[in-house]
Amino acid sequence: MKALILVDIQNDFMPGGNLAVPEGDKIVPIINELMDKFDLVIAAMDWHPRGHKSFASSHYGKKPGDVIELNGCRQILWPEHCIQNTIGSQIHNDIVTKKITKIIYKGTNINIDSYSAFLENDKKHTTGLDIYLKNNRIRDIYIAGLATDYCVKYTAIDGSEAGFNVFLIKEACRGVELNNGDITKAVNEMSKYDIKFISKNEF
Ligand code: VGL
Ligand code: ZN
Repeated sequence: MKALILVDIQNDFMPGGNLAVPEGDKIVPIINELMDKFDLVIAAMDWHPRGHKSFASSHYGKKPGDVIELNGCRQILWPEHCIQNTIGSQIHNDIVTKKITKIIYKGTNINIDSYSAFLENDKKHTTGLDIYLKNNRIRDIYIAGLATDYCVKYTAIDGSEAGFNVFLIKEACRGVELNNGDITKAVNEMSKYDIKFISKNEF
């Protein structure tokens, strides 16, 4: 059985959003086309409370892009984004949602960020995605969404570590590329975890 995991296809990550990913909206029609090919479609949503510690605005004198240490983890500070129940936190309006049977909320703990849809950044607290997939007899997971160099990467790596066969659908992901080469670096890192890169045309 195979599942499609949609990572953070929310307004704040789309062009015009608070943490816009270049061409983030280009993946929307591709995702709509692909959804029918899966047994299960799950959406992970970045879902921060106001004042979340990953926001630069939560730290005196800090600005987006600055790096701090948070609970022993290196934390990049972001503009405020995906605040629970705001327009920015909603899934892009053109995504056909009827196939989505499960939503995984992440980043809900005010003190810790969660790039991965499986585990918070401290690697201690799980989101329940692993159990949900295993209960549904899923062995292969296909990942699409935003952003290749953050949430997509960590979701793919944790999925692989949890024992799933992980595939990343190339045309259905986009990266932030805060620094030049970040996307390439992310791809190289994922390759070390046996993650496979496939094209939407291979289905
Ligand atoms: C993300 C930074 C902060 C992502 C989420 O979806 O990749 N990046 N929160
Ligand atoms: Zn976030």
